[in-house]
Amino acid sequence: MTNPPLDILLCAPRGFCAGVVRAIDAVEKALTLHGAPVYVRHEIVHNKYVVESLRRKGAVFVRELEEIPDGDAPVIFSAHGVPQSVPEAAAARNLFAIDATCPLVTKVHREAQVHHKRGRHIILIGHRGHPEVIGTMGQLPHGAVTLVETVDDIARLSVSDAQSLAFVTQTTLSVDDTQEMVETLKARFPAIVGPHKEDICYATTNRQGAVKKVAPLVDAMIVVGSPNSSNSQRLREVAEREGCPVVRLILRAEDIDWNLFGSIRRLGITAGASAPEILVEEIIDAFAERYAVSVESVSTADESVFFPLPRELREQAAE
Ligand code: 0CN
Ligand code: SF4
Repeated sequence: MTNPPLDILLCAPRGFCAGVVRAIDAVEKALTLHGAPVYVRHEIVHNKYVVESLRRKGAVFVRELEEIPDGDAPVIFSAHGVPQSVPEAAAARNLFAIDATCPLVTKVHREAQVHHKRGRHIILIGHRGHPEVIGTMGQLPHGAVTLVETVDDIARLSVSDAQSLAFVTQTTLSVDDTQEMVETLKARFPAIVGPHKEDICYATTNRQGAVKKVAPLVDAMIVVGSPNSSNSQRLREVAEREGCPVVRLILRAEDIDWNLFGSIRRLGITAGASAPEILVEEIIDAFAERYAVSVESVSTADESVFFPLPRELREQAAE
């Protein structure tokens, strides 16, 4: 029996962004320069495969600095950023800290700090409990930032001075939802200041754009990524909202529920910013065992962003 035909449409861009490449490279460089163990606070990026492969090379992942013994081993802060209390605690203990916060997250931290200095109360659009939100709120004293997650939250906001307000956003949000929230904020508080559009990063924007193009063309869509990855979850949402009948966010090929993909003719695949390309290839190979696949890339944007390693590592590498 011959395998049925299947057209695979690969979203481009997909997968690793410049901030993720930099954060993973930072852990690898620290291992080369210092040897194991290298401590990493939080998953360096939200992907189990990445975390496990770094663990095998000698990285030790911890939730908090308290888990790290005193000594010379470096500690790396994840791409999502940390509250200011974290580098402060590391300095107090003389730990060698390497900050792998994505420069585009750090940019949002700086914006918030500037608004605060100018006397503005800050509205942060983001998801409660996400490490990036905890990190951004933790740049400023308690009470300086109010988190809003929905349009309803904005309707319920009570502010002391509507004339001195600013907004910033998480970098990995839904472009469409955030636009609606920014419009709602501006309608309620016409004097509010903020970025030109929002603070969603180029990688998040471009990956959602590619899914918008592909999702209406396919019978099913796979998003490669972790459930705790905000930008990956947003890709799943975009595909669902485009009306794609079957959309699944999966970590890797072994998670494919083959019952869902029985009679499809066209499949879209994308990957979150923290999902390695090898897992996309693994999934294509799994489909190629059951279907006569043809693979086509659908590109909606070119990316050439590159971030150099964190300063602490560049300085050491130069020595
Ligand atoms: O999946 P990630 O590790 O993080 P979120 O999408 O959950 O923020 O991807 C890297 C993004 C950053 C910062
Ligand atoms: Fe930076 Fe965006 Fe990548 Fe997050 S998703 S690490 S903000 S480039």
